[in-house]
Amino acid sequence: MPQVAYLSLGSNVGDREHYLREAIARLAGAGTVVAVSSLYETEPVEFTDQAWFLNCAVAITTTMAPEQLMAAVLAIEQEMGRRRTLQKGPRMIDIDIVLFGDRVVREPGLTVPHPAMHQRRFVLEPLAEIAPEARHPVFKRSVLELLQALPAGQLVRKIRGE
Ligand code: PH2
Ligand code: MG
Ligand code: MG
Repeated sequence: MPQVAYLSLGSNVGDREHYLREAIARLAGAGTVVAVSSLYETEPVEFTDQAWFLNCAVAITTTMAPEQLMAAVLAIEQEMGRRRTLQKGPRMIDIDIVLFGDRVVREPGLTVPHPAMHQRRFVLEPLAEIAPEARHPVFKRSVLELLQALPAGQLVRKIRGE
């Protein structure tokens, strides 16, 4: 049975929009892209001494297992030329699995739901645009509820609708 997975995409180096669009096109090899949010200009969080990001959320349906989807996502990042340097630092493309149906995965290379999703406005705001009712299987809260529970701060601006 195909599952719906929600991904968070981000870029803060070079032609950010081009990299997001390229990644979305390549995700068609991992499943069917069923929704893409607007693009959002977002203030960097956690590692704050870096350029602002462009972030968006994507929904895909896939018959892959979470581990297979993770491998596909890492391959896309690599094929697009991402080289991992600084953790949480500047990147041309980052593709994170945020939710995978109601699956809970805790493995060395993969944690689903994404362990920081509920703290990140740059994840929740785009995701709430395409899937406000999607549920966090551990916290038992919808994406919209998680977004509304965020403390103020973390600037996020929608720049363009799809
Ligand atoms: N990604 C990070 C760390 N900080 N900040 C924003 N605004 N957007 C991101 O995608 C982002 C971040 C680590 O992956
Ligand atoms: Mg990330
Ligand atoms: Mg990542």
